[in-house]
Amino acid sequence: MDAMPDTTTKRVLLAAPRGYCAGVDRAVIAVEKALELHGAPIYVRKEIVHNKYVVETLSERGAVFVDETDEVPEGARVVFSAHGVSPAVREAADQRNLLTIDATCPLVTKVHKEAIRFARDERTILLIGHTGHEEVEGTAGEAPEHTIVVNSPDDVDGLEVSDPENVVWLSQTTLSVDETMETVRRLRERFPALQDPPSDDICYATQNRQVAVKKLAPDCDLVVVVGSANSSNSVRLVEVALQAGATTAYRVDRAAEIRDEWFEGVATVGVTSGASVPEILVRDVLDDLAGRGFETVEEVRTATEDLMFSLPREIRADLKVKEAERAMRA
Ligand code: 0CN
Ligand code: SF4
Repeated sequence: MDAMPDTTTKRVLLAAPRGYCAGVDRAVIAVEKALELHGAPIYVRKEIVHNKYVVETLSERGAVFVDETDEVPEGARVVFSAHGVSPAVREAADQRNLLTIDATCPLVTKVHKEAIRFARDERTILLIGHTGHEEVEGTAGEAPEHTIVVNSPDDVDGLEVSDPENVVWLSQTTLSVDETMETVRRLRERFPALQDPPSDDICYATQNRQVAVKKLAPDCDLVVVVGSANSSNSVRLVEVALQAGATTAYRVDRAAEIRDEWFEGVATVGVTSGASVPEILVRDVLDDLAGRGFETVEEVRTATEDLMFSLPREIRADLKVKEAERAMRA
């Protein structure tokens, strides 16, 4: 007779891909380079990415995070976050003669361009996303007269659209793929003429992290997602893990938030992290788990990522100038 599988062996299933995406990497480096090139303070409108540790670390190095550009001294340098800004924010920055560095992720900019094009064609844009999230404010701000934000599938029934024959949907980049597809299904039921965006708005990183956590979740008694509370893509990973069959799933900003009571009867723990989460925070979580007897770590990889974006053009230009000055001195 075959031996029964040993369900009491403690192990960790570590999702891959997890953590930093290309847009976050670029945005964080943009602030670091701005500090190196120009010295502190460098102002940043909103959190550069939605991660407490990243914001705290950059603050210690001289970044000053503000809510709006009117808090930035006239003529100073300000970085726009990875989540993008509306044209109104750009105008407000121009009014104060601010030197702007645009760290908007190129995949967010792509959605802005779609919004601009559809508004020009006089279509109504049903923007699936969360009201109040910076990315949604930025995208909707490209065409406020033409955009209606749809927060969830349940929002669909209450929508009022002036020309139901001329509607298109777009979305925030960091949503749950499954929930968004459900929203689209409900939208199409109500508006059969609904047009699709030219390509996926939910970005590759969001999708890949959801696919990886879905793969390991059914085997997990507990899934720990590292990420901050305001990080849409991180919070979605908890929901996706639960929907995919994890017995329990929790989000933590850092290892110290892990609670003893989560581990009763737990043999397999899944670990993943959002697109704005530095790997060091995941390492700390793995150390904590090892201390609880979860020393065996198996990686569950569902994709390999090698996308990289070039730095914002303002930073590239400043780096070139610095390089030329150095060459002159040599
Ligand atoms: O956590 P993030 O900074 O942002 P959201 O998931 O809340 O959108 O991750 C980077 C995403 C972008 C843009
Ligand atoms: Fe860009 Fe996606 Fe990363 Fe957001 S999560 S910064 S859209 S790559």
